[in-house]
Amino acid sequence: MAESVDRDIDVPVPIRVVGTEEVHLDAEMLGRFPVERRSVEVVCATGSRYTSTWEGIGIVDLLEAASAPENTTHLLVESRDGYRIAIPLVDGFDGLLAVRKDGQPLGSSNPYHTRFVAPDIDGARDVKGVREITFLAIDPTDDPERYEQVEPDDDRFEAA
Ligand SMILES: Nc1nc2c(c(=O)[nH]1)N[C@H]1C(S)=C(S)[C@@H](COP(=O)(O)O)O[C@H]1N2
Ligand SMILES: [Mo]
Repeated sequence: MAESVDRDIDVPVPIRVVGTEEVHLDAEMLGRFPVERRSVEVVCATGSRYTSTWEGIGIVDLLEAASAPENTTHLLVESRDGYRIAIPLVDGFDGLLAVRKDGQPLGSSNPYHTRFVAPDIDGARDVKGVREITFLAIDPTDDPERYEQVEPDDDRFEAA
């Protein structure tokens, strides 16, 4: 039986994707990308973990859409809650800007509609409520953590 993929994407606030060009992803724009599906485990430092099936737009497609600089080393993923994480491009390649988890729109049971997920990264780096993705070339002498914001400066999308 043919598998039906739900094309309906609910994103109330457009997401900025910044490379050498800037793309604003609203629901209509997101709908033009192929939807990819991936199983990714979220592993918290506290020891709790779970695996879900995530659906969304592949990071490679976003990289192309925003014409990311050729020397890109990291993606800076920033959330509406102020959280910001620098992901090495090698990890980001397998990542998704997810809009659904286990077949359900993220917004149907969370205060956020999108989430960056990728295999083999700490759960703390699976950023909820993505506001902006920037493709950055960070100099090897520079510290990527300098670009991050993991301390709360707003209400956090963290259950506990
Ligand atoms: N925007 C945002 N994303 C976030 C966090 C957060 O506080 N804000 N917490 C992170 C941490 S520490 C973990 S372990 C996971 C928890 O994801 P879960 O609620 O799906 O278990 O989300 C991550 N993503
Ligand atoms: Mo965590």
